[in-house]
This record gives sequence, C-alpha cells and structure tokens, in this order.
Amino acid sequence: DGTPRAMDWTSYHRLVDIHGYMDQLAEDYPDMVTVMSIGSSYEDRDMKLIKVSTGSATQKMWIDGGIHAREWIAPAVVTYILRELVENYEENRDVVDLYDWYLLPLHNPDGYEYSHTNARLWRKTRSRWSGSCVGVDPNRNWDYHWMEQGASSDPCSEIYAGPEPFSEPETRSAADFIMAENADESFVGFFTVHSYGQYWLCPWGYDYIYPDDYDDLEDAGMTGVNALEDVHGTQFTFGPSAIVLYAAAGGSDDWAKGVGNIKYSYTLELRDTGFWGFELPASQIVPTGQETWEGIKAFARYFQ
Ligand code: ING
Ligand code: ZN
Repeated sequence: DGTPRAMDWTSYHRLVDIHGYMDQLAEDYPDMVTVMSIGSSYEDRDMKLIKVSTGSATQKMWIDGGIHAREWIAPAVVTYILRELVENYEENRDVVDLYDWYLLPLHNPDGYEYSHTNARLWRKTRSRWSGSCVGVDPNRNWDYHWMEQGASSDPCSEIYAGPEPFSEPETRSAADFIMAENADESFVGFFTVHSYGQYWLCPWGYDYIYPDDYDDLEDAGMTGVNALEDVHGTQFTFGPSAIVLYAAAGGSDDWAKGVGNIKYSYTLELRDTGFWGFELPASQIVPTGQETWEGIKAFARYFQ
C-alpha cells in the first residue's frame, strides 16, 4: 500500500494517507467531524466519506473527487477543501456553518491505487465483467439516460458504461447514500471534481440541451467561476457539458440533478488545459486548491 506518510499538499498521496487523514480529523475534531464508510469497492476497499457539521445548518453540500483514477489533482483538492473546512474553521466559519458538508475524496479507490502501482493513466474502476478487459467508466454508469450518447458497450473502451446502470459498487453506494440523505431535499449543491480542462460544467451531459432552470445554474455557477479566476487568473469555461465539452450519458452530475433532485449539480474540470494534463505537477496542488476553494465558497455564499 506504499509506506504511510503524513498528509500534506506538496505531493500526491496514496489511499492509506488520505483515509488516515480523514480518521485523524475525526479523532481530533469529534464535535465537528464524522467519518463513515458508505460501501465497499469491487476490490473491497472502503468508500470513506467525511461529514463536517458545526450543528447549525439545515442544508447540505456534496463534494466528491477521484471518480476517475488518473485525475490525481481531484482527491488532492477535495482534501485541501477538507482542511480548510476543519483545520481552518475559524477563518472560514461564516461559510462552514451554512451547510453540512459531505466529502468523498476517493470515489474510485481501486482505480486510484492501480494508477499509483501499475498504470499512471488508468481511468476506470477495476471490475471484471468480461474475459477481455477490466474496468467500467464510473462516469458513464449512473442510471439516468444511461448509454444514450458518448458511452460504449465495449468492455475494452475507456468509456465502457458497464453491463447495466449501477453495475459498479462505487456508483451504486454513492447514489444510495445521496438518495437517503436527500429524502428531505436538503442538498443545495453537488460537485464532482475531475481534471482536466478548466471547465465549470452543469447538466445536461446526455444530450445537447439546456436544463429548464439553466439561468439559475449559470448565475450561481458564474459567481463561483469569477471568484476562482480572481485568485490566480485561471480561466474557466462555464456551460452544460454536452454543449461546451462533449455529450456523455451516465454521468453523476446528470443523475444528481435528474434523479437525485439536487438542483445545483456541477462537474468541475480542474487545471490545466493540456500541457501537463492528468500529470499536473504536485507544486500546483496548493494554487489549484486555493482557487477551487474560493470558487466553492463564493457559490456557497450566493444563497445567503
Ligand atoms: N471529463 C468528464 C467525463 O466523464 C463530463 C466530462 C462530465 C462529461 C460530466 C459528461 C458529464 O468524460 C473527464 N475528464 O473525465
Ligand atoms: Zn474525469
């Protein structure tokens, strides 16, 4: 599993470090932090989720990272945000107190570990549904307009949607958890963090259409984009993923809006625009974390 190392934001960390950091926060801040496993991956790793709550909020925010294994900046930034929420609470208190925060830094733990040990550019899960190839694209596996466009039924494809919707324990566990937690429609925002490209994306991904409440999603989202850009000048493009990027059905943000009933559902594509691509140098974790956190904070305050 790699020799465990203390968490920092100057290098990329293995699962054991990230999960260890989450457990450490739960121990050090028991009044504010709860860690739970929301399920197990195909290879039986925990899907560790951390809830940050100071007790006064009635609304919730969701942030996940690492659904695609090779996008290492995503879990790094989600843990950066976690540190801001918990260890830097005094400075961020106005915004932390507004919500109960649900963070899943490693959505695809098997793929993430495999990208460290065997294949740096691995994207999918590590499930075996065919004799020929391993893994399903977990961002084509959600049960909303599944397989309609931009997804493949070929198990060897990088965008293999799986044998059926929610074939992957990683996507099913997250969906079940969100459904249960959002029964009272308390989730205001859903963010799934990817790289790369510098996009703040909203539904729909399954077709070249705008949601009927697009103006609301754009208003709130552009508040985030503008705050993000103000930090280091990093330019982001806002819009529906099919229209500004490419059509792809079975993504989690479409499901979160279309089925999960979370109005403000977004996919963030972090740095860069292709020079480093998935292999973003670790020296960019801190600036990427800073700008993403400012964007999410501005979004979070938009509703007050
Ligand atoms: N990009 C996303 C992908 O899953 C995306 C883009 C998001 C498409 C949401 C459709 C819906 O292909 C990366 N980098 O994975
Ligand atoms: Zn991705």
